[in-house]
Amino acid sequence: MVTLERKVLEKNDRIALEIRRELRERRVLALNFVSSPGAGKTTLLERIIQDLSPELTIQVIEGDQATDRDAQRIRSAGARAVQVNTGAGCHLDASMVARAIEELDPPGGALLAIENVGNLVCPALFDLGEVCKVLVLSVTEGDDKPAKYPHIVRASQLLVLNKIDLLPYVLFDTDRCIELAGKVNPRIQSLRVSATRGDGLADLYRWLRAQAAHPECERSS
Ligand SMILES: Nc1nc2c(ncn2[C@@H]2O[C@H](COP(=O)(O)OP(=O)(O)OP(=O)(O)O)[C@@H](O)[C@H]2O)c(=O)[nH]1
Ligand SMILES: [Mg+2]
Repeated sequence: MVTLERKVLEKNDRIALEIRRELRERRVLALNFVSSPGAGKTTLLERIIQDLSPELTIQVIEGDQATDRDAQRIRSAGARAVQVNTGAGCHLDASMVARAIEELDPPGGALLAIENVGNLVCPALFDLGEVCKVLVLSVTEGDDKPAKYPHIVRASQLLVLNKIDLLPYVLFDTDRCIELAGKVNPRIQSLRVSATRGDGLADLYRWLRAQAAHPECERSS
């Protein structure tokens, strides 16, 4: 079992390296959005598309176990999207992303957003050839999550703390959550946002523009 798992990961990493090399050559910025189910990845992407197109060409690879609902939402927001259904699988892998990239054929300078399957565990292990992982946590999930799911925090370069409009109604200490994330990964950056109300989105867009100009994230581990 352990050998099989290692071989699967090695094969995945080889394909991911190839994706990263090709996208760098084409000047395409790939970001891998990871979160638990419902933290707000698609809502954030809808806002990003509405607010940053056409300044930035945005394409999306949507990962879900079933349905093409998220891809439809992205198309309604105004961007091209390919839906990947993983069936029983709990994460996207690099070969799925490679096929989706072939279909999308992103132009130079584009932002390629990959929305992973909602899951804080397995996506941490699978490199998709992205420049960096963006971890979305929301304030309804409990402020202890960075300590309980450290691998995904370690593999991510940006923490987007979403749904801060709900803070008056939930027990959630944003400082504690960000402090716990920093203990696990001292290099992680963090932003507090509300995808629905708009708080903090200007900071997120500043970060995205900076990445598009000079991708600074290191290779995800
Ligand atoms: N109050 C509030 N609700 C939000 C916010 N962002 C997203 N939501 C709601 O949270 C729910 C889930 O949002 P989605 O964007 O579908 O979440 P997701 O992470 O894409 O979900 P999966 O793809 O299923 O993992 C929806 O009802 C959204 O309207 C926010 O900032 N504030
Ligand atoms: Mg979604």
